[in-house]
Amino acid sequence: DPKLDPFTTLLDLKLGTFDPERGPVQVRTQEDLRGFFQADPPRPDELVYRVMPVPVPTENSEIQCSTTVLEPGTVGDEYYMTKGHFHAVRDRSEIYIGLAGEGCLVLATEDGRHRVEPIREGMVNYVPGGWAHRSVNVGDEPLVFFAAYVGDAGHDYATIERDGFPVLVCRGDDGPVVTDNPHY
Ligand code: M6P
Ligand code: ZN
Repeated sequence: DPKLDPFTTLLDLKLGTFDPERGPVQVRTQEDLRGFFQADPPRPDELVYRVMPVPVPTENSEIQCSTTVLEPGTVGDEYYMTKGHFHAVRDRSEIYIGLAGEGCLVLATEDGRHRVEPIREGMVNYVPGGWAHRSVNVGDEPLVFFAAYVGDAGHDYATIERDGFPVLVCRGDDGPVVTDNPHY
């Protein structure tokens, strides 16, 4: 017998909010990202991003989804970004759909390969299993995107907190600059 009943929620394609909300909004401040940015947070209480979840059982048979609203800003030279994670179950994949703003999706494998893909309204990014992923807001407006991923994927933040990503995305004089991470 099916475990779940069908449901429907309305996604605001500009704001990334769900009506009705399906689960508790997760808020991440500069303080929550201490150790992920190179510099210490100058304004610890400042909002960096919110994740609006559509919770379902964390099982391989389900599909989790959420929207992320990443504010514009910087800590040191680094643009506001998500913590980034590998999936705890490494081979689980994910799809992003850009809704608003201008962003970069930084991806990395455990053996140190990396890619930087654009996130924009209407763009669909495929995150294959085995690739850690972090989104970065390189624009002046909130970056909004929708994400869907295998239900039992889980989040491994510890590996990123320890090693970081191979590259940093920083504010340059003529826009975003991708540089090698000296601490990777
Ligand atoms: C996307 C998805 C979520 C993730 C969120 C914020 O919505 O990938 O699974 O939680 O971005 O990213 P992070 O968990 O790395 O802070
Ligand atoms: Zn993920």
